[in-house]
Amino acid sequence: MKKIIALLIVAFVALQGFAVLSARASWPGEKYDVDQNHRVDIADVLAVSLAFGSTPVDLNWNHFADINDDGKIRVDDMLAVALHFGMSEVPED
Ligand SMILES: [Ca+2]
Ligand SMILES: [Ca+2]
Repeated sequence: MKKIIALLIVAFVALQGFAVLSARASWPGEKYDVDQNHRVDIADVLAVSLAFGSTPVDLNWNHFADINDDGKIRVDDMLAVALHFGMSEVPED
């Protein structure tokens, strides 16, 4: 009986560890988190704004702001960030 309980505890701890690692690997809003601070907020909208109209040859290019990976920072990238505004990797208290 003690072996079964010990085995269940080991399995539970292993699953918890896997869940934590999975959560850290990525989160649903990661693509829209332009400044990579684990939240989609006004700073990300600002980052897209600063890169707006740019392509990879421009000084203000920010590849994180190219949400749809088409090589241009346009209104569709801004809209994608705006539509995911408020997402956070860690739930708010
Ligand atoms: Ca962010
Ligand atoms: Ca784009």
